[in-house]
Amino acid sequence: MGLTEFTWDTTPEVAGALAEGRPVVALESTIITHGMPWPGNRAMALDVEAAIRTGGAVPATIAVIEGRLKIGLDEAEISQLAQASGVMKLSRADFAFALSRRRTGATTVAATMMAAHLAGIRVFATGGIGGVHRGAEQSFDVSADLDELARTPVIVVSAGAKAILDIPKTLEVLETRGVPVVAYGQDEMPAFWSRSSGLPAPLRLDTADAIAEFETTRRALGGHGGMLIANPVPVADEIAAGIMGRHISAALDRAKADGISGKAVTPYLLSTIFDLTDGASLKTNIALVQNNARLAAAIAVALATV
Ligand code: PSU
Ligand code: MN
Repeated sequence: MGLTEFTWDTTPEVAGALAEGRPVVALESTIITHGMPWPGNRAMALDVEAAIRTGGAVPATIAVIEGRLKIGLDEAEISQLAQASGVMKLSRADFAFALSRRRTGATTVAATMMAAHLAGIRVFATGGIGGVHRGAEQSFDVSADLDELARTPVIVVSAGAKAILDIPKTLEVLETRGVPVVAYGQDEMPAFWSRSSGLPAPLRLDTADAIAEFETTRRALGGHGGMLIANPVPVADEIAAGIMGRHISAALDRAKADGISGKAVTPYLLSTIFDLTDGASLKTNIALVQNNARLAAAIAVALATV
């Protein structure tokens, strides 16, 4: 394979939108394979795509299937991926490994940003980014999502960093790496399942148009990477930070007792918290991804018109 021959597959819907410069929103697949249990994961993936279409943009769920990069999956492919076992969790370090070994892999925030940028997609919706894990001063566990945000020019719409992380340290790293963190519609940084983290957000904007203008200005300035939008979960779906705090501590204790490390940490914590909350955390997780998809579609629409 020559170096210039790298290609990927798109669905006709995504190919048409990209060719005509219509708004497209990228979606990751690790949230489907490693972040949520079957069959809720399949419903989430399809509902989120529908929300993006309702918002006037085209969804492109990204994954590697048997060594082919897919920018956009059809319904059958989403269903298959949602039930598959042995799927790799791909970040920058192993994205090309999966391609070269013809493996099937789900893309994390980092790998999805890489793929979106390759395809010319400027906006990406997810749940929560990876960041600096609690105890990182010992474990050195810092998600590659943060470095990717520093280098790759894609807007990532999230509900903040996952609350299982050390949010103050995550914000410090993002600031150091020059990544703008913009809370949407409030002064406070949200905390994934909860609207409040107790920390002020570095920046605040209140409309999709203002986010698009900010992005356009950053591009004009040049030499920039991504930006993180932190969109609070809707009031009706949130789980209060105090309640979540207790479940997170319990999940972290179990992870420690079970000796969980590396890529397994985040999926382990999410599924333990699902059990501890009797499924309530999953309901909130799905609601916040939907909410992020709606905002991402509005930003993509605004960017296509500025
Ligand atoms: N958002 C969710 N659920 C998830 C993730 C995001 O609501 O499971 C995934 C993303 O793919 C993110 C990854 O990149 O968790 C972070 O993994 P790690 O902490 O190992 O870098
Ligand atoms: Mn990690």
